[in-house]
Amino acid sequence: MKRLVVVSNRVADLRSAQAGGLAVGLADSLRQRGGVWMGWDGQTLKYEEEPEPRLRKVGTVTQATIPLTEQDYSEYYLGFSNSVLWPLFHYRLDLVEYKTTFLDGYRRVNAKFANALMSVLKPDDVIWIHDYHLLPLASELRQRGCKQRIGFFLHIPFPPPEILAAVPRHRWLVESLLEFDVIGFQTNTDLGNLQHYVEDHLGCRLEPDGKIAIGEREVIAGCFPIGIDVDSFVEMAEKPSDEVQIETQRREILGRQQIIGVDRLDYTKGLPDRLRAFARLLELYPEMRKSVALMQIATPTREEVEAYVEIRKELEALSGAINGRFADFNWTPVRYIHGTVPRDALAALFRASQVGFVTPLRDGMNLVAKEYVAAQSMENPGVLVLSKFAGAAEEMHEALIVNPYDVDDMARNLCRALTMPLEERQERQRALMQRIREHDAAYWLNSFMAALENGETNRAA
Ligand code: ADQ
Repeated sequence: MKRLVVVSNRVADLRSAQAGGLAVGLADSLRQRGGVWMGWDGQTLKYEEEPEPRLRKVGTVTQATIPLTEQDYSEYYLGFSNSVLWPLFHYRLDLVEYKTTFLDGYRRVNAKFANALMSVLKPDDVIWIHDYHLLPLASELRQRGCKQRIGFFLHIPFPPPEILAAVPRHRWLVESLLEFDVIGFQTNTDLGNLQHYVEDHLGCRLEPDGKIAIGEREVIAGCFPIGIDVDSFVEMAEKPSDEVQIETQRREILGRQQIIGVDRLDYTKGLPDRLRAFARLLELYPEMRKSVALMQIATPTREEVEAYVEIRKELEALSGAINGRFADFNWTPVRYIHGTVPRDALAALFRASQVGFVTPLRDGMNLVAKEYVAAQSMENPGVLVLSKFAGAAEEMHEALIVNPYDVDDMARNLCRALTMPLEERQERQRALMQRIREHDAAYWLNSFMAALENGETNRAA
């Protein structure tokens, strides 16, 4: 078996029990085959000459990391990656902030990654590169003579050509992308968007098996929906801590239901309209007052980017306003937690919540939707209310699918979820559980690796 080299912006902590399905799945595969995980070490240093990658062995896996400069961090990470590509790939042209230096920084850091990687590669390696920070990395590697097979997986959506065309140098970006041997997307919608772009803008031909013909080469572009390690999540959900148990029993005694939302605090996750939808539920159905509460857990991220400061302020104001309007001396309608909760506590909280409320305005997949389903008990399952614009909605048809821009639609579906008969909840749960088991973390990893190593095209989802 060939050695696997994984590259992503940051290297996951391979020893951390907190790491999510993706990191754990990749780390397991790396451990089994032996491999390298390369990325930025999270530090910003001053240097003139590029430092050699720092190598650290963790079992059979070598972590290879490089530092960036302040300028790299600001232009490549905060700039092109998170102020241009992130909003634009999530269809938010209004939030794009572009400067020419951002693109320079993006290219410079991809070149640094390529230099560092060339120094650790062996001829027989297979390389798997992750996400929007590193779209031109295969092209940089090819320019340095790299002949190994290189795959790419995009964790976020791929926008339609009309939106993509708003990125400066979009043609260069897609041409660079086509230097990969395999390009993986979360959904068929994303795959279709790339196919339209390459046919319309680059004059490429699509083969009947879905491969993209470009000159003499053929590139595999496929749909590989990411999944979770279902059993490990089930196990965590079944062992609630004393704190979660006490809190759940208190709610049961009071006859109160809980709606839960868990997200990174990001403007793509639809949080303000989610809170408004909850307020609308209390308005439309006054009988729900005092019998239901919303727990929203939001982990802060990218706080140096202005749009993230704004969303935080908006949410704090909104949750305060809803509580100000509806709260009673013994009932707080919204519990807004600005922070991160350990994974085992999260699993138990999902199980103790009657509704999982997942309403991104646009999302590559959304693993929270799958985790919520995995955490439910078959005897008394909760209901998933899911945005039609989450990649997960392409598979999870048995959730209550909502329009995250339509506050009334969300409120009505919340009411339907909270009053759904047991039999219907069980039927939906059974079907959803089957889906998340079918497309779990192992399936994602194995199907992508099969395409990368054997050239098998994937027709999933
Ligand atoms: P994210 O945008 O980070 O990932 P998501 O898929 O929901 O979104 O994954 C988040 C992970 O972090 C989940 O495992 C979740 O449990 C955890 N998490 C989120 N908020 C948390 C909190 N407050 N406390 C504790 N844990 C929290 C990107 C794309 C997604 C895609 C994934 C994987 O944006 O669309 O599904 O990559 O490909």
